[in-house]
Amino acid sequence: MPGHFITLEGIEGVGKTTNLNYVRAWLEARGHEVVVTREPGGTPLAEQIRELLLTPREEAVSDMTELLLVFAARAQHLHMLIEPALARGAWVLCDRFTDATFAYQGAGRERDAAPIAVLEELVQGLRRPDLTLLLDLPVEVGLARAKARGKPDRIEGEKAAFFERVRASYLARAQQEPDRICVIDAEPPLAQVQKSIDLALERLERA
Ligand code: T5A
Repeated sequence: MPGHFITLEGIEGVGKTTNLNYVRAWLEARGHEVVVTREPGGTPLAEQIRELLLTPREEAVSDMTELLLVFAARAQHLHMLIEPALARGAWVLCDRFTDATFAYQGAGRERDAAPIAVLEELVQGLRRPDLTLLLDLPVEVGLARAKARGKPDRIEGEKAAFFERVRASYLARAQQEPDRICVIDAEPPLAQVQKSIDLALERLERA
């Protein structure tokens, strides 16, 4: 039986990495093989592209360069890791995926979504996540949590208005695809956030 593809999304500091580990433990306790990965990244080459994307630099990075690097990393990640894992029946948990591209390279950068949709089709074919957990927080709360962790990367250095557009884009996508994207209020204490995650996972397991 083919595996399941679960992604975690949200603005910086919403708790994706923290809750990814929770989801992994939840699935492993039920006997599933779980592959945990992230975007951009997930293979040695894709991790190098991540470095290119996120390292602050003097040279301005054009929006198109940024978009193509994101999809170059994704093509490698899908080919080398995600598709083989799903084919052998593993559950793949990915910290961010293409919803992030629509949110950051589209809405955040105030760019048309049409070229992103073209690249999505080209690189992914029909592959889409089976479930996306969208952790949602007010921007100032997320950025404060992320800031407490250390020096910002190139994208974290953007202004609050950028992340407001990113958040709004995520929420709009969730409204368009309510069966796939489950919005989780990430503001309460972790135990409460994880109860909402349990419900979403139970629904997917039953499906
Ligand atoms: N990007 C990515 C694009 O532009 N386009 C794309 O297509 C893709 C895929 C890297 C960057 O790449 C961009 C977006 C990003 O800017 P990333 O590595 O996922 O993406 O970077 P971040 O979003 O910055 O990830 P973070 O590690 O900052 O945030 P997380 O993982 O959401 O948050 P986490 O788990 O590290 O938690 C942050 C802090 O909050 C605490 C945690 O303990 C931690 O200290 N916390 C809570 N505190 C109180 N209550 C709760 N409920 C809490 N949950 C977590």
